[in-house]
Amino acid sequence: MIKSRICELLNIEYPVIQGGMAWVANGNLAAAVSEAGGLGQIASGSATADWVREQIRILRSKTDKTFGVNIMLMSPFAEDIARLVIEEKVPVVTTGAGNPGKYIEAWKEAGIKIIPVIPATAMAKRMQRAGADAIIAEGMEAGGHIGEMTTMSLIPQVVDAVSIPVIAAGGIGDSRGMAAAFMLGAEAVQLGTRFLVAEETEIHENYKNMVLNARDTDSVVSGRSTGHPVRALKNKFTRTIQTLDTENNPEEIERLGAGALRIAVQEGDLEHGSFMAGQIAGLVKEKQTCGEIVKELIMDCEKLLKEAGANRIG
Ligand code: TUI
Repeated sequence: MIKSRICELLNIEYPVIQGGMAWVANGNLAAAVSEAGGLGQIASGSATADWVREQIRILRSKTDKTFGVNIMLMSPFAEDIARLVIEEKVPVVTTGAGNPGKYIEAWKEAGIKIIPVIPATAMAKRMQRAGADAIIAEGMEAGGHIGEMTTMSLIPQVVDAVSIPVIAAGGIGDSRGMAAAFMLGAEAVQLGTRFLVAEETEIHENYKNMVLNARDTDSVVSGRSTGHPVRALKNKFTRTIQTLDTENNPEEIERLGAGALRIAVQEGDLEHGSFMAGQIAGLVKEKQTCGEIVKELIMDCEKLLKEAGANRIG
C-alpha cells in the first residue's frame, strides 16, 4: 500500500490530489475525487467568495471527506476567499501564482492545513519557514501559469531543501509519472490535465476533445512578456498571444487574456479560448470517472514500485 505523510496529514486514503483548475474544479469534481479517496479541490481562480461558498455547500452535500480550496493569489478576490476558508472551516488550502505569507498565521490559528504551490527551492524554503504543512512543487510541464523549472529537476532539489512533505505536480498523467515522482522523493502527486477529461468534469466537450486529441508537442507557453507565462493547447488564441509577445505588448495580452479561460471552459470557443493543459495531454486518451482514475493510478503505481524493487540493477 502506498502510504505517505501526506495521507496522514490530510486524512486521505491515497496520495493523489486533483489540481486547482480555475473555472474547471468546482464542488462536483472535487467531491468526486475526495469520494474516490484522493484530495479534491475547489479552485477559486478569479471567482468571487460567494461562488466559492456555494461550491463548498455543493461539495459538502455530496461527501464528508477531506477537501481543499485552491486560492489563486493574483485574483482580485483572494483576500475575501482567504477569509472565507476560515469561516467555512475548510480543512486544506493550497495557493498558486504568488506568495501566501500574509495569510499563513490566520490560517494556522484556524487549524487549516496549508500547502502552497512553489516553482523553485527558494520559495519552498520560505514557505517552510512561514509554517506551511507541505508544499506542491510544480514543474513547467504543467498547464496554466508556470515557473521555469522542469519537474524532473525541481522535485529532488526541493525534497533536499525542506523537511516538510513535497507533492509533485507538472507532467504527471499516469502511474508511471506517479512512480517516478515517488522515486524523486515526492510523497504525493497532483494531477490537473488527467482530471480535465474525467466524466464528472463539467467543461465544454470541445475542451475535452482538445485534450483527448492533443499530441505531445501541442501545448505551448505564451504570455512571457507579461511576466506570467501560461501553458495552453495551441490554437489561434495562443498564436495571437505569441505574436504579441514578440511585439512586446503585454497590455494587449492582459486585455485578450482576461476571460479567455472562461470562454474555453464554458463556450468551447476554439479560436478565442485559452485551453490550458499540461504537456502530458498527449498521454490522455480516455474519459474515465474520478474513481477509475484514482484506482488505476494507485494500483499500477504500487505494481511498478514493487517491480522496480525486484528488478534492481546490479
Ligand atoms: O497557479 C498556477 N496555475 C494557474 S493559475 C491560473 S489562472 C491565471 N489565468 C491567467 C493568467 C494567469 C493565471 C492558471 N493556472 N499554478 C501554480 C503556480 N504557482 N505556478 C507557479 C506559481 C508561483 C509563481 C510565483 C507560485 C509562487 C510564486 O511566487 C512569486 C513570489 O511572489 O515570490
